[in-house]
Amino acid sequence: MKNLINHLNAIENEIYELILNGHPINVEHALYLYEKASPTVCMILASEKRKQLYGNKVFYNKNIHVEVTNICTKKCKFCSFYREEGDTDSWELGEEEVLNSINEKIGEGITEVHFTGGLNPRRNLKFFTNLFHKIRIMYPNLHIKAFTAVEIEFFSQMEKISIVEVLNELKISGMNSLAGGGAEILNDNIRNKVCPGKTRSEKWLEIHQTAHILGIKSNCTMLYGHIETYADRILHMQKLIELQSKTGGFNCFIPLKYKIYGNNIGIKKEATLIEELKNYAVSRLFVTNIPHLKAYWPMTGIDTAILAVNFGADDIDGTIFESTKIYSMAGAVNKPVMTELQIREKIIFAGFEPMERDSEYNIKN
Ligand code: V47
Repeated sequence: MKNLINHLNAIENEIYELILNGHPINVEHALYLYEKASPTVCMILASEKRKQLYGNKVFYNKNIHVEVTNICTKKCKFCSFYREEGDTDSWELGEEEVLNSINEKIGEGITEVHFTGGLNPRRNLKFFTNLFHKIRIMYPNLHIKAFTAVEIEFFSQMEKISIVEVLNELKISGMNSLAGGGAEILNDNIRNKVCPGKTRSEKWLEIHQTAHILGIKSNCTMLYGHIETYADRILHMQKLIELQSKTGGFNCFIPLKYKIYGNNIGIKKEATLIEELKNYAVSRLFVTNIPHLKAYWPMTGIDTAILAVNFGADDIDGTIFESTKIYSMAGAVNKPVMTELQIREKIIFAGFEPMERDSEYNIKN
């Protein structure tokens, strides 16, 4: 490692000094890393930062994903998951089915249930507040992570109530935090092309800001590797950094590489593995005020997620138990489930220390 550091050029040395002194890199540095730096240099720099923050630890949790429905009125062009009402492969789970799927896995020690789904008028705010009330009574300590800002806006429009009212109702019913999706690229020109009609950039940020003010933490994502430029990615991350500096409410940043299969955005090739790994490195070095960087294994595959740890990631999400379909329907190659033991073995084999965490990143046992 020392030898490699001796070979850094002037700008790379400048970045290295910033890391040693605990500072973020600037826009020019980020652009340099994306455009010109070798993967090895990105790996060295991002590893240094990750080690500074977390040593050898890699976080995971024991969670399940419940995809309540794949019926969605939005029809984002990058999405392979949504179906229209009446499609033979559409679904909507009822309350009992959801409770059963939690019951089945609670004995495995899960600490979090992550709800995802679509904008389906029959799975409305009332459905979820009733459901969350029941989950809260049955499992007082189970963390409910649910919805992206897009569903929050949908509930507000359907019920004709404010975002604050929606979030308060969900919080009172037992929801603990918001998921990070729906951010895509926070640039309305790009949104108009890849997800026309979806929650506008400013609205997405406003919903997360409101949640944070109400004491609801959240995650944030970036969907990259489609029509956006590096400058768009950097601007997207700057918007997240800016909001985080006001509220401190983001737990985790999750870059999501666009997967091509089963959707139609007009792109023929996915970003390469090198591109993916470099993107983790830039994220680690640029977004320094959001504590955690997640390589979400159901999308990347477990081996790439572990590799991403060498490029700055410190979290790989959890056991999931039920295979999540958003990515498998878009062509993600992943084993449907990972047991805790398999996750721990993968992390140890790569030379790191597995750390089970809860949804607020408290270390378990
Ligand atoms: O917003 C959809 C992405 C997101 C594709 O908070 C795609 O821990 C790649 O919210 N290729 C939703 N990505 C998922 C989400 C999430 C995921 C993981 C962890 C967390 C968390 C939240 O999935 C969407 C979109 O950006 N997505 N289609 C696709 N073809």
